[in-house]
Amino acid sequence: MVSSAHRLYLLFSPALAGEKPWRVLENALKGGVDLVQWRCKEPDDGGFRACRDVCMERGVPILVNDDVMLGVRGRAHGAHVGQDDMPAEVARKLLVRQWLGVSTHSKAQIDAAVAAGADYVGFGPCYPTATKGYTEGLTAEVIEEAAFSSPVPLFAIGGIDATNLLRLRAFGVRRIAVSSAILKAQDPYAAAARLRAML
Ligand code: 3NM
Repeated sequence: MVSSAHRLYLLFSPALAGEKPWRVLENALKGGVDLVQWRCKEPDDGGFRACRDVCMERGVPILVNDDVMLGVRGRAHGAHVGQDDMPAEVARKLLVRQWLGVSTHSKAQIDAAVAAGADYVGFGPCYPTATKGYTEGLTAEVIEEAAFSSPVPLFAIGGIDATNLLRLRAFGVRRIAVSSAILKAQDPYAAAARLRAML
């Protein structure tokens, strides 16, 4: 179950992590990342298994983005789907004892994800982010309402880093999902540790 121990979710795309992605991942986990999403647009089962092994060695759950079947056959802790991926209801049936996460962008989408059986939701974009091509973030009111009313754990996402996390904390955000703030940091260990401490 996604618990209060899960607060710093790393979206791990090896291609975004420079020349030594596995070292970046290990340092991020040492720094305090407590949940990992395998996020690779090209099929790469070998990469996924390597990522899973690193995570499992440290007891950190791993979920597969988008490719629900890889999550099932690869014995991940679960899978994550977006609004344009496999419908959450279908993913829920495939992930029998595994976690289901759903990307959401409005309160109505949170309600639909929960009705479909999501164990947690991602909610954003909180800030503009080049990682996903969002040029604007959601308003403070929208983020605050979602953070306070979501019946399942909510991970705020989108352009979050140590410079803007405190503002989100004031809106009730207790969990975040990040990519570039850790993968592109000069010191991924320090970046993860700083974010974790702020949560
Ligand atoms: N989903 P970064 S924002 C993958 O709003 C993703 O649903 C988003 O990466 C959403 O931490 C986003 O580098 C990008 O901004 C997250």
